[in-house]
Amino acid sequence: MPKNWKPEDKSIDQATQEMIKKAEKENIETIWDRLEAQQPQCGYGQLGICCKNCFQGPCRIDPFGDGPKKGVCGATADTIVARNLARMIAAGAAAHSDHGRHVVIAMYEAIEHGAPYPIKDEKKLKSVAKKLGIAVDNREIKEIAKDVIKKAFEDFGKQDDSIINFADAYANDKRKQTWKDAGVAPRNIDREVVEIMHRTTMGVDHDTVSLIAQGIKASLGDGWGGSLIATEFQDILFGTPQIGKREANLGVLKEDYVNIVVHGHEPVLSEKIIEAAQDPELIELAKKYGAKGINAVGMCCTGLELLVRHGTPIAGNYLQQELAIVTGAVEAMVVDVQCIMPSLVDVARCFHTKIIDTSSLATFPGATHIKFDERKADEIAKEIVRTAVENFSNREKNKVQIPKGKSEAIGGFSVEATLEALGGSLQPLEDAIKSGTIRGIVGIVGCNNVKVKHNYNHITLTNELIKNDILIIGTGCWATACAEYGIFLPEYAKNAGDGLRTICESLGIPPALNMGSCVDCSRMLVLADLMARDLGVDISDLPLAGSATEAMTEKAVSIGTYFVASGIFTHLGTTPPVLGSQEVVKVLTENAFDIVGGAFYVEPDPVKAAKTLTEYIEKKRKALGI
Ligand code: XCC
Ligand code: SF4
Repeated sequence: MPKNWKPEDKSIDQATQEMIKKAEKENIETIWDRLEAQQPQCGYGQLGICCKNCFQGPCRIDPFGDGPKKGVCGATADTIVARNLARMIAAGAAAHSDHGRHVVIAMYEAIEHGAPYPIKDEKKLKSVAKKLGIAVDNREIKEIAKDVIKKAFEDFGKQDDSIINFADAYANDKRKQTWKDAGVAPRNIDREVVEIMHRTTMGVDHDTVSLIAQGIKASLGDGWGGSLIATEFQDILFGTPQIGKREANLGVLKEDYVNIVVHGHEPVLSEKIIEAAQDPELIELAKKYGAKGINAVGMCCTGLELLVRHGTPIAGNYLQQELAIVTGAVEAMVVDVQCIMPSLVDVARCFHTKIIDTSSLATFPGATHIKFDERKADEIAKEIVRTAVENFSNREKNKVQIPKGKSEAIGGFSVEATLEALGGSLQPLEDAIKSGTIRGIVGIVGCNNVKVKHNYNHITLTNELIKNDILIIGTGCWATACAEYGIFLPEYAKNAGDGLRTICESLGIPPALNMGSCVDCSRMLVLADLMARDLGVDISDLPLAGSATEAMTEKAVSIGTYFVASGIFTHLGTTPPVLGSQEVVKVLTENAFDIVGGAFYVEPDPVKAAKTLTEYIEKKRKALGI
């Protein structure tokens, strides 16, 4: 954080800078101000050597001087760091997987109790069923759906030691054998999370390796379980993403429309809001209040879910949420779960904006509470949209300033859509990789982190890698960053190396592909798995790497861990709180290679990171003899 922090140092994006300036002028506190107020942040916390798992503590280890080297119970820095890390993974895996569960429940409610969620993509349902070994021929859709739901529920509740159904069905045998040999095959999505909480409570597991192994197990239950289930069930219910043009950035808000921003992660409600926003009666009502219509847009991952499936514009990523309200043009920000700043309510108080919380899991003091219920989804969505419309007359015109900045972007690269674009199989891509026209693939995952200049790492790393003929796939706040920057346009391929540019031009695709929200990182796993099968090698043999360049959430820790545990070398552009234990660092960055075939690598400078990732990919090519 530089002294005299200027808007230009806070974000690389002009629309964002413009709104930071507006907030400063109007004395509205934002996340950057609060980071400044927190300085200096606790060094013990940063190193991960503070423990408060029982109230004999809090205990902290002196990393440098002659201070205590053990907590009150005798826990060492290694134990404390490993326990804290495992708990971060547990929280991240829980968030993704609970999201997955909610989608399964929505489908269950639709089938058993008539909740208004018809199955939109029967083809996808059948393909998921087939993978799970469920018969599909001459059977009714409803019956197939029931069996698929049952398999998913089992993964959250079964008590035997076998690997969960979805991981078993989706991962190739080589990978599964690696997990079995390492003792990290997930048995039950919830149980692995619970077991972390058990192991890390006072006086249970104190061994770094076994704590990290349990962390890996829970993360695999996320990537090949909870997140995968979220993606697949959402595709079944709401449609599998198809490639198409979208718009991104704060400029998607419209001055003379009722603006509704749906923000959070679970599309089970936001899908309905988008529908309700098209309701003729509500549009009429909006006109009665003097608006031209209703403009429903997304934010963060729920925004990406809508963007990849329906082409809904996205107003921004994590660091832009407060700024959307600062435009003064948002009638309602409708939030569900995850990555929603509690400060939104305070920012909204400076304007007419209503924050509407909808999840029974997430209540925001000071917000309007309209809680969601699958069975009454349509009525509730309409009520929310009506609340927004009625709020239009409270808008203060003199406070409105919407930045012009918005970009077009191609999105919707589900595995299915990608295969279709390639003519039915991955072969064109694999041929390009074999011949060396494309050197390899890097999967970049989301987040913004206020400690990093907004979107800087995402854009810089992407630019550097495509120059080296590396195709990028990715999700989450990275995807929104690229969309805002124009990277998702086919013509952006002119910035890529000659090889990648030629391939992109011949296929009409951009050099970086938007696969969706964070739970859609599971799509990257499926793609990697498919490629490994085609080439008859393990995922860890592929010229493939991962990166979380602006990582911030516990969910990102879980994603990074399941990437590594899937055999993928994974870069972090921000430092997780683990540096207080050399042993933990060594396991994560070195030993993991021998156990699961992938490992972490931390490098804050995206230019340097691109170099290392490229070298890694070249090393993998050499080993494959291509
Ligand atoms: Fe949250 Fe998903 Fe991270 Fe963005 S990328 S900061 S998790 S919104 Ni998922
Ligand atoms: Fe301290 Fe041990 Fe309790 Fe942690 S578990 S707070 S190290 S006594």
